[in-house]
Amino acid sequence: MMERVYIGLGSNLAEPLGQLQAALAALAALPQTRLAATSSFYASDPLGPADQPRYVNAVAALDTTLEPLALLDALQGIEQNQGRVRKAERWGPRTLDLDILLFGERLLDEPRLQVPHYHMHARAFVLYPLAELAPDLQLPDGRLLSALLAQCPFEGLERLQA
Ligand code: PH2
Ligand code: MG
Ligand code: MG
Repeated sequence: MMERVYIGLGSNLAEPLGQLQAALAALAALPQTRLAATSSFYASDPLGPADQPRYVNAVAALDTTLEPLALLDALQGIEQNQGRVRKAERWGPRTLDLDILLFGERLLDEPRLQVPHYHMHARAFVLYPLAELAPDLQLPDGRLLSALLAQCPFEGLERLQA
């Protein structure tokens, strides 16, 4: 079955814009998967430790017949190819972060994968790019993206020229 998946992209090391562009090319090349749409890129203030560079964030829409854990494996492979080093520090800097935000209508609570992504509901750098792709989106728990946006100021965000 083909399902619509939204991926959050983030980078704040080693030329973040180039990291996101390379990641989008890698997403487009995934098996059983079509890259359906890409949001604008946004510069964003770091959430978490403040002594790290600003991030570049975006959201991509995929249509895929991969199962969630197969997609997660593929995304972690892309992160690793692009120099991701997993560190103990929570929310620390990274060359590339690819998060599964939504996977069709699924609610997943597995050790490796929680969907919807646990903090997406309150993160401007996720909600605003997502709204470019799917302004009328309803989350599997019934919440409307438009309602989440109304609670989430466009703060610390800067939409970059395409
Ligand atoms: N990702 C984090 C931690 N903090 N801050 C911004 N602005 N953007 C991110 O993508 C981000 C973050 C961990 O995944
Ligand atoms: Mg993340
Ligand atoms: Mg992640």
